[in-house]
Order: sequence, then structure tokens, then C-alpha cells
Amino acid sequence: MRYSTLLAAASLVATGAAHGGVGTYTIGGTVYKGWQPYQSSSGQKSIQREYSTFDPLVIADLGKVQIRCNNAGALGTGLSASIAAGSKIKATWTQWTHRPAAIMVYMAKCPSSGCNSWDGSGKVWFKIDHEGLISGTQNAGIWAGDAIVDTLVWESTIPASLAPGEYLIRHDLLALHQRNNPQFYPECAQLTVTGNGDTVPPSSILVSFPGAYSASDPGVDFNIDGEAAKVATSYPIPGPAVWDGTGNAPQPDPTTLIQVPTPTPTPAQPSCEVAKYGQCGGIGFGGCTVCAAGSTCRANGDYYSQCV
Ligand SMILES: [Cu+2]
Repeated sequence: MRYSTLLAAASLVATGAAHGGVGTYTIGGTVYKGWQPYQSSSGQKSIQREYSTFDPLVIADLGKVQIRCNNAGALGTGLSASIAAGSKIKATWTQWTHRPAAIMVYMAKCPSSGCNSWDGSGKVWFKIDHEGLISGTQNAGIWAGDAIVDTLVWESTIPASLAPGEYLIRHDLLALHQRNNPQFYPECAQLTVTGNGDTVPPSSILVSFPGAYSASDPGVDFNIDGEAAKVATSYPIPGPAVWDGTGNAPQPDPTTLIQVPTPTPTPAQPSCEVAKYGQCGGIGFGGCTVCAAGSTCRANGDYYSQCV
């Protein structure tokens, strides 16, 4: 036992500063590189909002703006990933080491001015996915965090009924390995949702960050080593229920109601055209490289160029 105790202590030291963060997002066959927290922020562009470390936020941070997107108010860098409602987005963590952990995934509809200059404040967030304890007891069972330690991946589906538009997506890992010291690891990215969805979540289910979590929530005020955790076979995941995909029809933008459509002569069409925010280049990319009028093709690293 002494050997394994020493081994456990050594591994704690080795991974103590490991923590983690979402490094890439994959939609269909396209990989979108996230923010690189340990590289200079100067000149970085990604669909993901800037954040500075893999370190956790803790209970003392629950009232701070950092609990929203893991930064103190950084906005977008001009990029956004296109995804059809009903399709899947795969988050891949650069590293993750904590097995007892819950995953929570939220979205928020950006204002009509778009996501880039919007900070995600207010009661605007709805949950699209979560998973906590999968089997066994809280103390010794299998958690969503086990899957992420083993694969570094969590895949979620954008609700099929969700109205098209600009959204933030927020992945939040909640590590529970330390008794009474839950650790939060949120990161946000910008999405352009396409499709024929016609629903936005009702305001009654929306939450804010900070605000959605409290230190007294049973899933936050949590002792994984306690006697209760040795017998409990379910875990109360913090935050709201996952949105069921039903709710209010989106409000029509009043400015569109009074706009009189102006007939425009049809210009000669290029042989192909990439819609704004679509991919237009990068290593290995074999598709169309002509951006729609009003947008230009810009490189976001070697593997992805986007019409912006
Ligand atoms: Cu950690």
C-alpha cells in the first residue's frame, strides 16, 4: 500500500497544475482551433473567446464575470463557426485529468448586432446538454469526466428546433475530485446556427453567469469523500434543466417588417461562392475559395480560412 500511496502522491504533484481547457471544436469534418491560452494573445484569432490559463475557477469566483467565459470580458475576434441546427459539435480538450467531473453545455443568442462585441451578460443562457454521474456511486462511480479523461472529447447536438442566428456556446467542466472545493472550467465560442428551426427557448428557463450557480447548490456544496457520496447513485448537476427544444417562436426583428425589398438586378454568378463565415481555404481544404460579396477570405491558422 505504501508504494501505491507514494505513486498517488506523485501523480497528484505531476497533474496538480494540469487542469485543462477546450482546445478545438469539430463540426462535420472541420476542426476549428480554439484560443491558445499559453501563447501571446497578440494577433490571435479564433472562434473561441480569449482565456488565459487552464486553471480552475472556484467557489470564491462564482460571483465574478470570469465564471461566464473564463476571462474578464474579452470579446470575439471576428470568427464564428457555421453549424446546422440538429447537427453535432465536438469539443476537444487540450488536456483533462479529473475523472469525477460533470460537463454542462450552454448556448446564448447574441443580439442582432452579432456576437463579436457582446459579452454574454444577462439572463440569456440555456443548457443544451449535461452529464454528471453515469454509473455507480458518487464516490467510486463513473463520471462524464472519465469519458473526457479517456477521450478528451465531448459531443453535443445543437437543438434541431433552434432558430438560426448568431450564438455563443459555453462548455463548462465541473471537477469534483476535491472535497468541498468544486472547480469550474468554462470556455465560450461563437457559432452561426443555420437551418429551418423556428424556436427560441422561453425566457423562463434562461440563466445568467454569474448567477446560475450558487455555493449552496447541492451539486456545488459537495463532498465526494463524505458518507453520503459513498451510497448516492445520482448527482444533482448544477444549473437549469436541459432545454427540451420547445418554447417561444422568435420575435420578428421589427426593422425587417418595415423594410421594402428592393429588386436588384442579378449579377453574373461566380462558379462557386462561400457564404459569410464559411470555410474558404486552409491546408487540405478542397472546396470553394470564392467568398460571398461583402466578405473576404482570411486565414485562421494553417488549417482553416474563413469568409469574414
Ligand atoms: Cu485541475
